[in-house]
Amino acid sequence: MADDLRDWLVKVDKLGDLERIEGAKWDTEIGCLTSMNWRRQPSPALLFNKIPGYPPEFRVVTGSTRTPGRVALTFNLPQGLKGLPLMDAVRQKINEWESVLEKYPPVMVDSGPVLENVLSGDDIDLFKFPVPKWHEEDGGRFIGTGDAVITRDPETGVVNVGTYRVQVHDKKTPGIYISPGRHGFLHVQKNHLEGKACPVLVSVGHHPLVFRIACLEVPFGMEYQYMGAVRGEPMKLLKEEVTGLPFPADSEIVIAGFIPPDKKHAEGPFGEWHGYYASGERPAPIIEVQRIYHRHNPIIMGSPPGRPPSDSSYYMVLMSGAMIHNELLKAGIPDIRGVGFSEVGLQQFITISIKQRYAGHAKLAALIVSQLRRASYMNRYVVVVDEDIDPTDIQDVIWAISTRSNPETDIDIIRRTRSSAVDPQIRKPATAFFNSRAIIDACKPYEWIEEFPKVIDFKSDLVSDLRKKYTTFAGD
Ligand SMILES: Cc1cc2nc3c(=O)[nH]c(=O)nc-3n(C[C@H](O)[C@H](O)[C@H](O)COP(=O)(O)O)c2cc1C
Ligand SMILES: [Mn+2]
Repeated sequence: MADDLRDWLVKVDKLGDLERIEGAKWDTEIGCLTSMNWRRQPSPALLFNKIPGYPPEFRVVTGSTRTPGRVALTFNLPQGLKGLPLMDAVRQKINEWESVLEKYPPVMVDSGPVLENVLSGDDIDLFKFPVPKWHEEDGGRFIGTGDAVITRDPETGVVNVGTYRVQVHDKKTPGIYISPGRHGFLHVQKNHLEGKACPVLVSVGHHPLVFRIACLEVPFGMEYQYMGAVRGEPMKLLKEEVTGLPFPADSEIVIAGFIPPDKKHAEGPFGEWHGYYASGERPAPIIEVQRIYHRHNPIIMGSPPGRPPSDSSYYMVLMSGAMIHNELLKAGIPDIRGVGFSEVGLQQFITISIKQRYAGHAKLAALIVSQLRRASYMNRYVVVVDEDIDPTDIQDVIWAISTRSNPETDIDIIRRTRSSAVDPQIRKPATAFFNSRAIIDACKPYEWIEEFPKVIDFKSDLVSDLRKKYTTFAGD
């Protein structure tokens, strides 16, 4: 195939952005090095090989899309931009992709490298692969972190692809954790309500684009089209023999089976994206595996969560911020300058910058954002700032909150909103997962905006003249 994970690794290697690591153990060493790497400068993609106890070329890759350069390579984005200009360029790209989704339905093919090895019956053994235990306190080894879980709606036939974590309980039994409200959750639920097992595929190694679209809240069931639109070429899929579900022909490893309605297994604890082992150990669905398909010398796409900034934080900030901005425009909210998350607050702390046009404009934007699907999952704070504040610059945002909001009048609390079993602030066991959220209006007061004290600033002419005159101040 034109562009698979292996081709991608060659490109990353050519950029000098790939580090091979030999001999790291699956038991926490791969996970610890992965996490140490997130805070290194530069922070290459890591390709682990010669993992003790495994064939030397059974590999694990991590950090695939941790950096601006590798995200740009994967999504064909302009290089070298940052902050709001980058967000605007990404929004433009998203609009282009979303306008051509219908042109990229996936095509079905008959063969692909993933069929090089087909395991069934007694040969099914998930520990055949170097599945990492990622964090010290994890309840086991997780094969699915940067994965793509494929399910089908039993009524409409729509196929969805989502990233949901997959633990290996024993060599034949993986467990899966899907949050309520996810598309995959709805598919499992529909089957189970009819008393049927839910057919499922889990691809655990593939081009990073497959993973990065699976983990994004794209329109329901449009993931394969989305991947096609980004690549400018339809996805090539194989029809899986037992479940009938379609999967990428150049995947590295695919697990096929059924999620039964009546069986669960203790799942977790697992180090999660907010930086805690919050969901503890609970019963969660399992997969009864019928087949495993894999390429020779397969590569696991690892993307463990961790205390942010982590494997996914740069990518999520970029894509979710851009998508939320686009959704606000579609909702008819004018004069949005930008939407920003920080790599540590993620969707829990979102800032929107607007040019206030009418009384209530700021609150309207904030309330909508707090309930959008991609933000509603565990958001806690939505901050609205004026157009002179860069929402992607957390220093700017804190300055605006500190100087333009008055806690008594500018903070609203919304109660009993959507949370999750992974919320560190909910004491377990719990029967339902709610949180609350705060809207912080850190805009200048609309009714006396013109009188608000002037910000200290220097005219841009003066600044540029001085840059020319004193070249050590040239700046960027
Ligand atoms: C690395 C990573 C791991 C994730 N793990 C899970 C998970 O275990 N369970 C879950 O429900 N969502 C998880 N998510 C979030 C979903 O993948 C995301 O909400 C996606 O949009 C789900 O697809 P869907 O919108 O088709 O349901 C994860 C996201 C990332 C980036
Ligand atoms: Mn979906």
